[in-house]
Amino acid sequence: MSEDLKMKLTRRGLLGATAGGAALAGGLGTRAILAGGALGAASVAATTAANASEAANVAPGQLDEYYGFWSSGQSGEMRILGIPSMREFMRVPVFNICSATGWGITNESKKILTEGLLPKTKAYLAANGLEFPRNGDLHHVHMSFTEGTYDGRFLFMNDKANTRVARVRCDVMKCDKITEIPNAKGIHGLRPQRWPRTNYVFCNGEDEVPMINDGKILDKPEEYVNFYTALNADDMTIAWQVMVSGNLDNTDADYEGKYAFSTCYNSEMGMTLADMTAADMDHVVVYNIAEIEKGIAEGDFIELNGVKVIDGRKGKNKKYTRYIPVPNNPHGCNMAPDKIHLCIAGKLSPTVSVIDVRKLDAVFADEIEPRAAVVAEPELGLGPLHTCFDGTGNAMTTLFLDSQVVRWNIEDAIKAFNGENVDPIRSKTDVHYQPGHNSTAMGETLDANGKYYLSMNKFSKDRFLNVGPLKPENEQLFAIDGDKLTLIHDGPTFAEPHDSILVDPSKVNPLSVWNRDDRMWADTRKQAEVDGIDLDDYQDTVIRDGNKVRVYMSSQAPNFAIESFTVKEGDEVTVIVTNLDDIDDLTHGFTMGNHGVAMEIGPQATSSVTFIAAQPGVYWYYCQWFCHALHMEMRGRMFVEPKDA
Ligand code: RUQ
Ligand code: CUA
Ligand code: CA
Repeated sequence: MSEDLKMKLTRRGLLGATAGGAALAGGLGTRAILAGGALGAASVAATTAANASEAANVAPGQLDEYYGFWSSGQSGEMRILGIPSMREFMRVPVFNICSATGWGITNESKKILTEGLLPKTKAYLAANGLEFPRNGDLHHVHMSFTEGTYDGRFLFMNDKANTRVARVRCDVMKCDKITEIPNAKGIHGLRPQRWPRTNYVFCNGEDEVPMINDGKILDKPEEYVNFYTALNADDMTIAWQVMVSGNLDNTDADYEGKYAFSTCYNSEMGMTLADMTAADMDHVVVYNIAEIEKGIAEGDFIELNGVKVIDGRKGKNKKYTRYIPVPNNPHGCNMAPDKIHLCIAGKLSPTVSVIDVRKLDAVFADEIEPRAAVVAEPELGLGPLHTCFDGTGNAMTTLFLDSQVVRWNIEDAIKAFNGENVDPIRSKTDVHYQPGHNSTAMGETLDANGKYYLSMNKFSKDRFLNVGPLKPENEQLFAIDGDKLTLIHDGPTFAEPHDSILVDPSKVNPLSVWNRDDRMWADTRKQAEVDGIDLDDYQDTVIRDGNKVRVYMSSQAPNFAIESFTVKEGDEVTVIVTNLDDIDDLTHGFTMGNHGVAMEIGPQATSSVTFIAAQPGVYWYYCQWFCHALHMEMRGRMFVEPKDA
């Protein structure tokens, strides 16, 4: 094969429509396509990054128009970017361990990482020398709502790997709560209630397990169930769960507070790929929130691991749930800001099913069949995964297999469904390559607008200099101009952002300096009171309490209040640092050499870390956040004496 041909074979033309038929027929098309199996089309797309316009160029010193809150998939953190520059501002550790901030190392973060774990998990981890799971798989980040738009209080996110949900405080952009969800397995889809405010965070359990998963039932899929969970957003406790038939993939909620929805790709309850793709139709589960709350209040639940569980399985209690048939293996579940239309992406089907949520009352009243709530099902292209909206009555759906975004009109799709001769498709635009999620500015709120379109692409292939077998993903930002999308940014990103929201800065007002009475270090403050230390004042005191040593030191650039302290080998040492600097962007750090210990201490913050003093000797500690011209000199010594000296 000539070099030129080889080059062409890796390009998007060959990833396109030609292989789609195989994908639809077999359900295994993605593999075939990605393996380069389809060699039909020879065209190399004209689209290149070279036509990126000035539009994404935010001049040095200028601020972006929108915040982007990003998931990071298996990296386990949340990220904050600027739109349209796509500059990455911050990584907020959540389910991962972070060397820069000390997340997973400090006492404050360990408390958050451990307190919401189930007793069974804690016991398992402890038996294996762990305090909390080391990894996380963060797919979906969504902000709390008040009356259908973001309110800037919290961001919620899932961990598919360890069945957890976390909350990030928007005032300081730090995680403050992590809850492990009982009964369910593999929290995937997650969405906050939109109306009247986010009282609940809805969470899909993706993986089927026996109702009581204690080893007595193993390979008996007919006895497996799935759980839909409503978390109380204000305290991150479990409000209730609904047991459902089939598995759960993505979820969304309406704009009235009446219904929530989940897609299900495994209505078959299959355990193999062939089984899971066997049926022509899967379904969307509709949850009737008021009926579920009533059922809970009236005691119509079973208690499973301390959670009130409503039985919403197919054919059980039809007042709680309804199952709307949609073509096979649907994925995305996106509520349009017109408050009416819910868009279900077909994945293996080239269609998007549009559900009119106004018809759901009639479905629950048995006046119409569930399927009658589907008011359009336009055929859009191959591998539709997610849909977003720009407030113009149009929708934009990612086509994974076609490597395109299709822009289409919802009303025209309804007309076509009713037999009128109209084409709902407005435009198709190439992306590079294999898009999953997409987003628009404020697109999942009543303030949706049509300025930017973001495509989160799973593959970058030949788009960047080769960095080895593991390639970055690729994200592309487009300016929306009517039905035309113009590429304005094309850039790599590390594993594996799934989803993002683009938020108007008027909704988000983080602090620049911590409040001294923040609850993050409330436990440390209590201990300091017992020790007679004023945490708000200059501190340079070492307290010995048996083999426990507490070192209270304030920091002020470029000094630690304590330049040396002495402990004994094997002592349990807690170092408490309070950053007395009261200025923007003056963060100190504390790293204890050769002890695996490091942390960030933001302006006016207190952080603490506990470790066991190593073998006798001299150990240096230092500030690891560059804070001053004499930052290198901001260090001190820990003397470790032999145990019985
Ligand atoms: S999913 S690429 Cu985990 Cu949001 Cu659809
Ligand atoms: Cu303090 Cu560097
Ligand atoms: Ca299926």
